[in-house]
Amino acid sequence: MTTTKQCIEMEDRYGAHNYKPLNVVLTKGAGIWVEDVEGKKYMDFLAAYSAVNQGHCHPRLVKVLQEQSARLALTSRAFRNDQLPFLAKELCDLTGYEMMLPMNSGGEAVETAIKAARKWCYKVKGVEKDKAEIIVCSGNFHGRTTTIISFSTDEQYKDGFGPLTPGFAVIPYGDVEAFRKAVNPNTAAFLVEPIQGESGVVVPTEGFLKECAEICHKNRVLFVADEIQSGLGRTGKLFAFQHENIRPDMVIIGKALSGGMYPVSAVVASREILGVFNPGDHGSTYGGNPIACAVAREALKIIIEEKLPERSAKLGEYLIKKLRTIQSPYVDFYRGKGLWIGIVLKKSAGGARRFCEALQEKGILAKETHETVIRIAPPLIIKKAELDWAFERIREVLSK
Ligand code: IF1
Repeated sequence: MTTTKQCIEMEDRYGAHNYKPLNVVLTKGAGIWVEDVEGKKYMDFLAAYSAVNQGHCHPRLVKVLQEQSARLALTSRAFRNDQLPFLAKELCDLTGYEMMLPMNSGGEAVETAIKAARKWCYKVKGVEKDKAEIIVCSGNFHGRTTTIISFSTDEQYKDGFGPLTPGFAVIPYGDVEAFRKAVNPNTAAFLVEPIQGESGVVVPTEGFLKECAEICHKNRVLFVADEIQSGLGRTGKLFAFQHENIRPDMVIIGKALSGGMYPVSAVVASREILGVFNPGDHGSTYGGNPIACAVAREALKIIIEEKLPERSAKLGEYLIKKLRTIQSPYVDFYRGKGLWIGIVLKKSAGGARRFCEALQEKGILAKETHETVIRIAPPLIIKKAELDWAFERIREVLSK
C-alpha cells in the first residue's frame, strides 16, 4: 500500500524538480473527482489545465483507447492508417478550415504553426529569406521549447536556456496601437492566446482581437490563435476567438482534443498555408498515430454531443456571479469567460498558494498562477449542484 509520504519522497529523490506540485498523490479519477492514495476524494478544479474538459477517464474515451491500442497503435507516417483521414475530415468540418496537421504536444503544434507561418511568409508573401517576424504578446504562454520560450516575457522561462531564437517582436497584450506600429512588411504572423491562460485568465479589452485581425488582413499578416487551453468549450464557445467574431488564419488545438487521455494536438488552416509543407519538411514519430486520432475523434464527439461549450457558458456565468457575492478581505476581483475564472487576490493576501492548500483541505484541487491568481477550471461536465458544493468551500476559504 503506497502512501503519500512514500510517493513524495521517491518522486523528489528520483525526479527532477521542475514543478512544485501540491502534496497530493492521486491514484484514481472519474468525471470531476480524483482520489489520492489514502482514499481521500477531491473535486478537480484545474482539469489538467483544461485538457480534461470531458472529465477524468471518460468511459467513451477509455473504450476507444482500449480498442484502438489493442488493434493498431503506431505505424509512423511512413505508412497510412484508417483513423487519421477521418480525424482530418471531422476536425476540418467542425472548425471550417481546409486542412490540418496532427502533432502530439501543444508545444509541437505551436512550433508547427511558427514553421508554417515563416514558410508561408517566404514562399507566398515573398519576404526575403530569414527576415520573417512574428508578433507575440507580453504575458504569453505557448509552450516550453527553446524557440517558444525565446519570446516569453517571463524571465524564469528563459533563464539559462540561451541562445534564444530571433524573429519575434513583443507588444503589450490588449494594445492595438502597439500592434499597428509593430506590423511591418516582414511580418509573417500574429501569434496570440484569445484569452491568456498562464497569465491568470486574462481577457483582453473588447475589440482587441477584432481590430488586430483587421490590421492582419490589411497587411497580409497571418492571425494565429493559440486555442490549446482556451479552446474546445472552455470559455463558453467552441473556440475563444468566436467571442469576438473573428476568423483566424490558423488555429492551434491541443489538450482537450484528447480529453486528457493521450497527447494529441493539431493545427488547422487553409490549403494555401498548410500547403507550404512538402513531403519530408516536417513531422514526428507519433504525430497522427491511430490511437491519437481515434481518441481525438471521440473526444470531439463528446464535446459536441454533451454540449460542453453551452454548459461552460451557462455554468460559468452562474459561478462568477456567485463568486462576486463573497465578502472577502483577500480578493481584488474575478475575471474570466465560461468555466474559466481567475480569482485575483490582493498583494496583501500573501499569495495564492496557501489558498490552494486550504482548498485542498476542503476537497478541492485548484492551482495558483503567477503568485496572486487562483485559477478555476473544472471539467465542463460539472453539474450545478456540484458547483454549489465547491462554491460553499471556496466561500469559506476566501472569507475566513
Ligand atoms: C507547463 C498553463 C502553463 C498552453 C498554451 C501551448 C501550451 C500550453 C496556451 C503548450 C500549455 C500547460 C503546460 C504546463 C502547465 C500549463 C500552463 F498555461 F496551462 F497554465 F505552463 F502555462 N499554449 N500549458 O497553455 O502545450 O506542450 O504543454 O502540451 O509547461 O508547466 P503543451
